[in-house]
Amino acid sequence: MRTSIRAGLSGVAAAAAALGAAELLAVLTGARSAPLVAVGGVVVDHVPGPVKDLGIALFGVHDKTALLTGTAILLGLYAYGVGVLARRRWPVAVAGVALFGLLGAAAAGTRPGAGPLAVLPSLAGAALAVPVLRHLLRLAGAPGEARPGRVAAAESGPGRAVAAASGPDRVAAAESGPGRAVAAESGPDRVAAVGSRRRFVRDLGVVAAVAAGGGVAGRWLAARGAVTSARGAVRLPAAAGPAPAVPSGAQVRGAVPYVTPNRDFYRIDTALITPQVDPAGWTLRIHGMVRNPITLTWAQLLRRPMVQRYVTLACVSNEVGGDLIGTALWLGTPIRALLDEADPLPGADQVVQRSADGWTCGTPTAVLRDGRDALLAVGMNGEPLPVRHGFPARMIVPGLYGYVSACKWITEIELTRFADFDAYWVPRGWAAQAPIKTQSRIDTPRDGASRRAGPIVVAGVAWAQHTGVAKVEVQVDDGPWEVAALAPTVSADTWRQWSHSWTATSGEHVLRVRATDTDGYTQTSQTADPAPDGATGWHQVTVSVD
Ligand SMILES: Nc1nc2c(c(=O)[nH]1)N[C@H]1C(S)=C(S)[C@@H](COP(=O)(O)O)O[C@H]1N2
Ligand SMILES: [Mo]
Repeated sequence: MRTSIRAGLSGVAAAAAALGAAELLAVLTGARSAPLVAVGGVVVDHVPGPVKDLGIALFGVHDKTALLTGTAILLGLYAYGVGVLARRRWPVAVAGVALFGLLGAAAAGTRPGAGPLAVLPSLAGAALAVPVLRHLLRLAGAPGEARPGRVAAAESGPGRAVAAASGPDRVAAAESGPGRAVAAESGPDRVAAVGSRRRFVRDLGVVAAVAAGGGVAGRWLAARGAVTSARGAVRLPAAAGPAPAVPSGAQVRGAVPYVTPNRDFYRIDTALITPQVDPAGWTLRIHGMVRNPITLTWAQLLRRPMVQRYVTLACVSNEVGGDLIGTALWLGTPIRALLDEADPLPGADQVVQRSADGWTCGTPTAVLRDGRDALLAVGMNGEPLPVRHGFPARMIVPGLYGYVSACKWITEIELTRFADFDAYWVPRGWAAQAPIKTQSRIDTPRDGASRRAGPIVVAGVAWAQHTGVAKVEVQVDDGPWEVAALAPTVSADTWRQWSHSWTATSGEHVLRVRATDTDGYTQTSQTADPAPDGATGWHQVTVSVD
């Protein structure tokens, strides 16, 4: 193995040790203070909209894993470079490690809700990386090992490391440059060098194992500190009335389940680590432009009147034909009554909701008071909200896209004006007002499917939340639009399934669908991207029939 490769691997191992140590420390300082997660969070908040849309398009619900993996790969390359550099320019390499630590610390320290200790994991990780790197480099036959005093200095913190890198040692360290490595490989020290290479491989393995162990232990301890058991202990109150019945026939064969099971419900949010909000310490503050500010505890919330409603939630990022939509039975207390108690001041046209991780959305006050079933929800399909869907409490507002209405892990409701505050997605190019657009989707046959000629069931879902679907039509190739059979549904706030029988003839065919809502609006054929306020166009699939 070439010395430079060994040096590069030393850099990667040192970075791994730093991350492992940081993960362990983050058990104490909060999962979001771990450097990968913190830096990833900054990236999520600052990448330009189109890049993020691409991420969602490419990786869908795995966009977070993709981001963390990408960040780790970039860090690995950086660390490899630092390792190689460290052979010749040890002080510059130390500065490189320090820079990494400071970046992590800056990211962790500036995340919403970060305490002063949030900078610790990154700083401690970087401080550990320096002696680890130095040790491995020495075994790798690279220079820079002759000055133990500097190791001690570097160990005591990245501030010091920076000082060391730029201080008077610089010249001396630089002098001990590449010549040393060459000497070790070709000189009389060869036997010793082979021994040190063996030790290098061994210590590299030890560092990697300890780093991985630290990371795994950190994650395991963090999981133990999670709210899983608090959630398990929650006993949801009974709703005032029985759950509305799902009419028989609401489920059409070939379409997705009418009620989406929790485990299949799409998940979209900016949280790299799901916020772990213990109901025991949770409060919801309703404040801002109100005559009567309110703070609710979990116990107080559960004593409020509860209702159960089926509501279809949709994401504005859903492409035509996409699956970022689902229907659940939500248990919650009507938000309208809470707002009435808080008594908004005239002019407070926006209800800003803030989550435990600092995300915000803004809903028109008028929408929350117009009589629709807007809920402060605590239950989803008969269970406490799953953690990824907002445990312990979230908002559900029929008829509005999630990004302007459905705050998960909610901790704050502030009455304000649209003119005075832009919620999270608004400065990122998305509309401040975003009612869900009337849409329809073909679930069967799938795009690209092959079928035998003869009768074929075409089926899917259509939605126009809070307005209601009045008609669904199907078109084969450029034939006439044919009216599909509409299944019964729970309410205008839920989607509606449809089916249509088509006698397929051999050849390639394009099937299209369009819905008309009870306002008489028929979906436009005009295609629009999800940004800024929801995609439009007709969903179509191509089927080959033989
Ligand atoms: N705290 C928080 N709440 C959030 C979001 C978020 O990023 N953070 N995303 C919103 C968006 S864009 C949508 S579409 C819905 C999705 O809810 P779900 O993940 O339960 O399906 O949550 C909304 N609530
Ligand atoms: Mo969304």
